Amino acid sequence: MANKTDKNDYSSQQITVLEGLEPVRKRPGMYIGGTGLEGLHHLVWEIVDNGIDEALAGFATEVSVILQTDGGVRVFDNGRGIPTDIHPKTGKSTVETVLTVLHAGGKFGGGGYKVSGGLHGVGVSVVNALSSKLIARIYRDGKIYEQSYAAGAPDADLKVVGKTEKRGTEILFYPDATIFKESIAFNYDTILDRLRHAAYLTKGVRTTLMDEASGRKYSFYFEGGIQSYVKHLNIGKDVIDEDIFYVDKTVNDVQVEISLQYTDAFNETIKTFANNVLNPDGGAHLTGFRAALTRVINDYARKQGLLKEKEENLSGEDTREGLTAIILVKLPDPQFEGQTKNKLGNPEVRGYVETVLGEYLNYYLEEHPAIARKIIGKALLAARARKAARAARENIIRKGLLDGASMPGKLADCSSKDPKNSEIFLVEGDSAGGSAKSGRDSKTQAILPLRGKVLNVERARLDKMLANNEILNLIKALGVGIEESFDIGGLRYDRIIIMTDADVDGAHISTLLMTFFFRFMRPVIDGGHLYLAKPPLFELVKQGRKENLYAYSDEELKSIIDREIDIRKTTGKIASDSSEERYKLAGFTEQKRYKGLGEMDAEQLFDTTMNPESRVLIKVRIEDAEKADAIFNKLMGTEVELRKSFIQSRAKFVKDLDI
Ligand code: 0RA
Repeated sequence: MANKTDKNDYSSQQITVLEGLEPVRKRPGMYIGGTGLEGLHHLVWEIVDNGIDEALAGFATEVSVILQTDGGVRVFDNGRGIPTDIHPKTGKSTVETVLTVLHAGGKFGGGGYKVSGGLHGVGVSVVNALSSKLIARIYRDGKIYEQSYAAGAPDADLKVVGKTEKRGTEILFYPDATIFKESIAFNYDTILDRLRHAAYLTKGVRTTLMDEASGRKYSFYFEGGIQSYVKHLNIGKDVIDEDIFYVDKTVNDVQVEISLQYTDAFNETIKTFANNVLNPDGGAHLTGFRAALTRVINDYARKQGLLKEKEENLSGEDTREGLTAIILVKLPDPQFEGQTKNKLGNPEVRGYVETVLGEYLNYYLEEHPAIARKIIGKALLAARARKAARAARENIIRKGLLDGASMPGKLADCSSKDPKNSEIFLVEGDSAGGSAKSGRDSKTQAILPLRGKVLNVERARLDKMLANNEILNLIKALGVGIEESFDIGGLRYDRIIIMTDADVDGAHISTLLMTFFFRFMRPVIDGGHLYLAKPPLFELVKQGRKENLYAYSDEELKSIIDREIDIRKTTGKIASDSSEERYKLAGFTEQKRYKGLGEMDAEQLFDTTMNPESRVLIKVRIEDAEKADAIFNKLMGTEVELRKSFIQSRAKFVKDLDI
């Protein structure tokens, strides 16, 4: 704000205020990252985070979001309510100031610090600037105050519109379609995820989402906070003990909250947050956490004689195998580092986290000797397995088993040596592999038949995996190496296409292969190289017609038959809707359901499933690593029932498969 502005001069004041938001409308990307879907949702996060701040400061217990049928988003929190008095610097109500002055959104003078927003807290005024219409309603001191805005400019002053017993802030906004040109439709699941997160990270707050159009409503409340979060992340995994470690301590104004639990999985899941913002690249808190964990576990193992004098220390990696942990720090002045600002700087935080975890994890182990023994047993096993894996890898490299020079015998390679024009089909079974080999376009299409069920890599360590011929053949054919020697640059095919039967077994094999890529070759999926072939489910035979018709789903089968019935203009009443009568009515002589790829001859297989001109491919994407992780745990973990029900529900084909 310009200091010289006369507080009493309404018009000059207004101009200043308008100037305040002009840059936001000119360059929205600078404030919300972009004007696509992510930027659009940023508007919701901004308001929700303000409500969560009120909860963190101890004033609110509830934050709710309503997606209205008219396209508006209504966010309510039962916090203090934005102050309605005249703001000394602007001469306007604080409500109007917060909503029209850039960076005035902080709790000025309140003594508290803005927590949940952290990096992203650009201020409520940004939401106002990017909304065609916004209505602020404040419930405070027994009164309801209201003010409306258009494109960030107030329609009139804040005024009292009624009485109330309630307290809080309600913001209803309509994103500006001239700014969010791509779309102004919000995604229910994206918002739900965010609200679930917020509830986990803020003990005692209830978050609610309601979608008026569909009537869906969901509410989150986790008494255990991040302890509940750890429990949620470990659903479907075998935990080494039900008990979940938890500590909440404040050191020099920095609150450190840690929760952890071990599972018998091989991977680690550690999520770090500063002021409720996820730090995907970790930072000072993660470094402190790791240091303390390694030290405490080694010290305890030595003291208990579980680690002999001449044995070397457990490595950090060994102590983290199967670990699920949430680390949440809250601090007055978070500094973020790195290109994407995804990493917490603040060097002092490292020591605070190390001290807190060091002290309390040590207590915990002393008090829970049975759990401690299991944790150390697991780490010792990890250390041994790591050594075995290294030996296996060295052995394989020494024997040249992964060298590009020697391609597996079962691979029918394509003649093109340019990866851009090459694709490889991973085919279930030798017989379908045979058909694929004779039907393919040998210039650009390579075939690798895989026998039976590929090893379940989710439950196998690298040493076992490398002893599996199917996996070795696959690694060799792709040309990318594995683990430390992995290099996506060596990929010999632009498209890797998994081709399995359209039945439950086929779905299982696809899943095993996808798990392999997910766990060991993630860049292949990230680079968009992994696909699922989609063979037809039905063939429809017509007398006198050379080419038969194929249907790739039950819906398509129905629509083809409906269409044929229509074309034939059958006037007679359809007495029955049995599928047998219907396909005959449509003029087909035979309807055949394919159970496996092997039922098609080479030409049919090419025409229906492999021909780039006519086939349907499903690109495998990782939309959300956390969800993918959970799904793989369900699918590949030891919880057989979870796995069965999931595979069966997905065995029917879906258009876009997100793993
Ligand atoms: C400025 C000062 C105070 C609270 C708020 C703003 C505030 C903003 C938002 C936005 C959404 N919900 C909100 N709740 C509060 C401090 C209030 C006081 O000291 O009474």
